[in-house]
Amino acid sequence: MPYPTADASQIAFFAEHGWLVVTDAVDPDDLRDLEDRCDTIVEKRDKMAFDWAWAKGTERDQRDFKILQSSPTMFWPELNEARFRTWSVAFGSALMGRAVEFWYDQLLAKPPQRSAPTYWHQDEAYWGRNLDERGLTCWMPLHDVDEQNGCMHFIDGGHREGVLEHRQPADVQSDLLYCTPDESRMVSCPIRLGSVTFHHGKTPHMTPAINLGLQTEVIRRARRFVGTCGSLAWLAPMLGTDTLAVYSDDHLLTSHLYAARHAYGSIAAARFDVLDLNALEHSELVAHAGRHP
Ligand SMILES: O=C(O)CCC(=O)C(=O)O
Repeated sequence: MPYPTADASQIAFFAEHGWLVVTDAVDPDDLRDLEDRCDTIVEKRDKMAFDWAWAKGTERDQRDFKILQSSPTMFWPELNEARFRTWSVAFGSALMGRAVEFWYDQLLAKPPQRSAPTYWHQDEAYWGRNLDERGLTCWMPLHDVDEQNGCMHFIDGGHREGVLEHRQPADVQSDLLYCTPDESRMVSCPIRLGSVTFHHGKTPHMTPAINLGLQTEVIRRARRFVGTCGSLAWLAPMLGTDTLAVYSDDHLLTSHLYAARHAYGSIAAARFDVLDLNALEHSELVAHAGRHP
């Protein structure tokens, strides 16, 4: 059920680790309107967005937008009334153990072929000392995310170690900052559309670049693609590669499968099969994997 109330174990996890994944937090249907507005921003990026990774030596009208940055609510204040917004404020208040208010939203959009990582940083390094121990962020992707397409990474427990020194990358002219935390405690958080992560203002976090160019080329040349129902499995049939997508939890997947099949049908895509792991015994799974053409 979307829009859950934070329970005691989630509150305790957040206090100890400084981050939390909330699965099925928001109803994907409630995100459609937001997605349309974000598409408008991407389309009119020269006027409605900044380039957060604006390279030094590049003129304003030549910006690449490797990390497009904007604020949908600045253009459409009615988003303040959206269910996902009021829910995230209530859930965030429970995690912090004090009432928090919505401050700002931030759209970060990365192009699939040539983007930049959002380097390790702590939000308090941007926010300043007025928000010492007072702020947290709810991060809400508008598509499934994994390590290949920009999912969130955290330094586990890093919120208890103060604000690290932050620097500006030498080749960037926007206000991008980075720090260099101990990556041995890094956790990555692949999540599906509708799930969100929360992080404390002092938790170091990063998202990798989305550089699907190389993966796309490898998949295009492969005889077949076998993978989970993640972003690459949806893409592979459209690259002309027969695909077997395995899954073990069909919650939220039905509409994806319907939309994918519809899209494949309209562009003569390659074969697309799905395999529900829960419906198979182990021996059948081995046999099935061997049988796939
Ligand atoms: O989405 C990203 O690339 C990074 C987001 C981020 O740094 C944040 O939400 O605090």
